[in-house]
Amino acid sequence: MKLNPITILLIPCIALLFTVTSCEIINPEEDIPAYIQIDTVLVNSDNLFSGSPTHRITDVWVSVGETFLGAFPLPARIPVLKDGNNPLIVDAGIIVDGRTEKRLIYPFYRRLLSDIDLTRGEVTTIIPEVSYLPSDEMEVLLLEDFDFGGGTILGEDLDNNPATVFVTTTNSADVFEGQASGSIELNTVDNVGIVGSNLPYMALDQGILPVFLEMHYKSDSQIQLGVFAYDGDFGLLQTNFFLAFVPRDDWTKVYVDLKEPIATLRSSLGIKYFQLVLRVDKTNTDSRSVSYFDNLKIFRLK
Ligand SMILES: [Ca+2]
Ligand SMILES: [Ca+2]
Repeated sequence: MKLNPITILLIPCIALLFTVTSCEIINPEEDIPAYIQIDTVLVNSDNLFSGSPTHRITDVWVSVGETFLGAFPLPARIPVLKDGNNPLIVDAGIIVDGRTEKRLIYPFYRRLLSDIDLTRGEVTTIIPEVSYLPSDEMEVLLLEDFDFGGGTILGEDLDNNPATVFVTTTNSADVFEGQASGSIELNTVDNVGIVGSNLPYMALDQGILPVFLEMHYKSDSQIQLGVFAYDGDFGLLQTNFFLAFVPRDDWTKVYVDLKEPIATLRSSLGIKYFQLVLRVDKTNTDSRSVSYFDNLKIFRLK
């Protein structure tokens, strides 16, 4: 094998990494770790306030005692050099914007504060439960599960084509949860659908507080997310399409950071409100394309 310069550089680094890791974690040899096994996390949600508890928690960020152990992808077996009863902190981690390299503690799940009994050489399995923050800590700007009938929160047709609108579907094969989901159907002629959240839109916060969108979707075409800026009379000032999702055959949950896209809109003079906008372009090769949505939520920290 011919080693290129990068490979040659990497080998000592990797060797060093293993040495350091083994020194810190399993030396001296009598220092046998206890293990915490976490396969999944549960979410508690007051359905009327924060909607469905269905989540896509991908990581746990764990501290035992005073020691932050790290962020671990699930399922995780976490070595801990401790014995007996210890304080335990578990934060729920997510993938941001569907990009696996962007991982974060989700600010709208309250961390689990508990304690744990550990025995060296043994595995202790736990299923942490986290809750959505209560109403005095977060604001719900949008919540749509399509289950109560009477139209949809994404009711504004922004593309001037009445053939492409957001509708509620109750066909059980296309419903993610509850009685209904939302959908946009396109064909080769009507091949673009742009819909926005309803008036009176969402008020901008004074500072720049964390704000996230949660959404389940499945689609055979590309979906783009946008935020539009409006003045105090709901006059359109600026548009910002900031993220695209690839088609998905299976229902997929995404957590989308809206703080930066909204901050970008602040350059528009007189912005008072913002609107969530979904755009679907028919990118499949069939004669029709349908995109489905459920459990749309926008939360902002108080
Ligand atoms: Ca639903
Ligand atoms: Ca339309």
